[in-house]
Amino acid sequence: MKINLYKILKNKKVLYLAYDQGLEHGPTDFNDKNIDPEYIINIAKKGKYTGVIFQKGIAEKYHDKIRELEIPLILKLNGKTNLVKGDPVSKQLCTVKEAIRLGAVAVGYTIYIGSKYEDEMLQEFEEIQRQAHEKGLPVIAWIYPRGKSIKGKSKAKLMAYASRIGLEIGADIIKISYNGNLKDLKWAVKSAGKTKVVIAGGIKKQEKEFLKQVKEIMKTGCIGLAVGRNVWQAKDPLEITKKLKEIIWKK
Ligand code: FBP
Repeated sequence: MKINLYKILKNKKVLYLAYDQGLEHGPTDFNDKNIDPEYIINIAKKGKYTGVIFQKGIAEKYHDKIRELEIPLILKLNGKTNLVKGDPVSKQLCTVKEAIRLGAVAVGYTIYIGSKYEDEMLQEFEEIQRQAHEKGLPVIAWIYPRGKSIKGKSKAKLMAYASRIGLEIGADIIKISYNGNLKDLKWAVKSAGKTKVVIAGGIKKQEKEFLKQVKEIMKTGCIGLAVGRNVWQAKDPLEITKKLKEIIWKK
């Protein structure tokens, strides 16, 4: 089965707008504007994002708008709150079938490697990956080292391990967090082989610092970003979008 990756790529690069923080962190990340999913949908449309990432609830409630604006929808299939302490586990909340019904062109799933529950997430991912690939849908794996067992371990090694796991489990794209070291990220990208690598935005930074980091990231073979807070918490999200696109699609 051919995987329709082209639907979420533009000239082999990507810029995805992530908006699943309402579940992961609660509305503490939001203000009066960006608490409204329509605000995000408009940024995705006007900024011509190569994909917007929602959980099932937003995809259902704002379905008409997402469809009408023809925004490539990446549906996040698992999630968790930040209320439970200890090793994290993120379980499936939506099926591949439902994602397709909602018009998703790709699905996403988070795996916390190092957590004592990683086997449960790896197992769920396997099923999702198989079902999505049967329908030609690409699968994006958020792979984050977390939990007690990773304490004291090298961030560089964990980043490369996360990347390699993405390749081994059949992710088409992996989303990882950058440790801030160019050489380490290059090795992580190499470790991912034919699996493509995108970087998460993280908490809101000064624009200058963030753009500098993105410039660095794009030198390593990464294909782009899946960013949330650094865009929709910005004063002018479309202005920073423009700058990000200039860096990502620079000739
Ligand atoms: P940001 O660019 O806002 O960091 O979004 C990326 C992301 O992976 C989201 O998809 C997710 O909600 C969030 O980060 C998870 O953050 P964390 O688990 O680090 O608190």
